[in-house]
Amino acid sequence: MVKILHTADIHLREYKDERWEALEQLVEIGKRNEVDIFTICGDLFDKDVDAENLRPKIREVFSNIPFKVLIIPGNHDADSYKGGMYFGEDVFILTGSPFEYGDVRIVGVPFEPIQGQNLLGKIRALKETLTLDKKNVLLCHGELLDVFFSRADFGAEGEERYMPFKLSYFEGLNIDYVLAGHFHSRFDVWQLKDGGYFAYSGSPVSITKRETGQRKVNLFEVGNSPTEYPLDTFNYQEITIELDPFRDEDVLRVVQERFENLHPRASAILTVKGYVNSEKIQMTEQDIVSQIKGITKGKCAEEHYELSDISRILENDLFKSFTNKVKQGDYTEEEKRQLQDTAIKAMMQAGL
Ligand SMILES: [Mn+2]
Repeated sequence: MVKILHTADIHLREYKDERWEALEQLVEIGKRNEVDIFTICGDLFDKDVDAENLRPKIREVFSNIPFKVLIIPGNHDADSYKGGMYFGEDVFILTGSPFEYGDVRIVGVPFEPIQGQNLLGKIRALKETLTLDKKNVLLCHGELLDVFFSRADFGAEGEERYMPFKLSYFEGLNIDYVLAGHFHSRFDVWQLKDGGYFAYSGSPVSITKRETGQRKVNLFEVGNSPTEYPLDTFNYQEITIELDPFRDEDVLRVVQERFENLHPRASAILTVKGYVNSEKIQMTEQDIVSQIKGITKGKCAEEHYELSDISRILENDLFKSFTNKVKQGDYTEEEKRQLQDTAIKAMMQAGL
């Protein structure tokens, strides 16, 4: 069984930063899981100049490894491999002939600024190469048009389309796996109509704040379906806490619990919203914010405090009689909550 570890964009730019550590972690995972092949499907480097500077160090990471590393150029590092650059004896840049390993054939489709008929023609032309005598794996770097993605899912890339392909481009070619890069957001897999899979691994480390949640790679045995493998790499995590003064809860406890569950390598994007009753909890808005900051210190990339103290409104006779009516009315809990919420907003707007 041939075991493959597949990752999308890492965007390396500095030695020993969190992206570099992610690469080192992937090499360790490859060793531990005894993979045969590690595929990097484009944008290993953030820029060509980064490839130039980091190449000697990359050689170190990829030396004395028990597997082969196959790399294709992406839109960020399309020129990084030109001129026979040497990345190590087990590292192969797949821009030309296929790489054969046992009964598996791996073909790279390096990034090029082409689309539509040109791209389709390029992929259909692989028919000659992708014969049935072996399992065929394609490495690609680009956008899958079948699924709606926001531009942000690919990292901030502007309005341009990058090698936009459809699942149908790969059908009828004896392809068992398309392993793709360029899509940063998350691990995701689609089935090709005539068998075979199309897999994005998502970036193995958060590159921008839009890539939230624990990062993953794809680790699978040829013959089985692509499988996500969670990583302990740096990532951004959104934490939204909605405070409800009608629920009997300890605001600081709620924050504490959410942060105790934060992944150790995660940096939080925290939003605290909703309402508090400062009279009841004996803390002003300012007290609450400063105490929350005490709990979350050093763990946040961004903090947004959108909470409001509504103790004044809660004491208002008009509001009291309104909520009493709601309580007696024939509403579900959810409807009661919504009515109360609407009343609070109305009273805040009216300055009552
Ligand atoms: Mn990228």
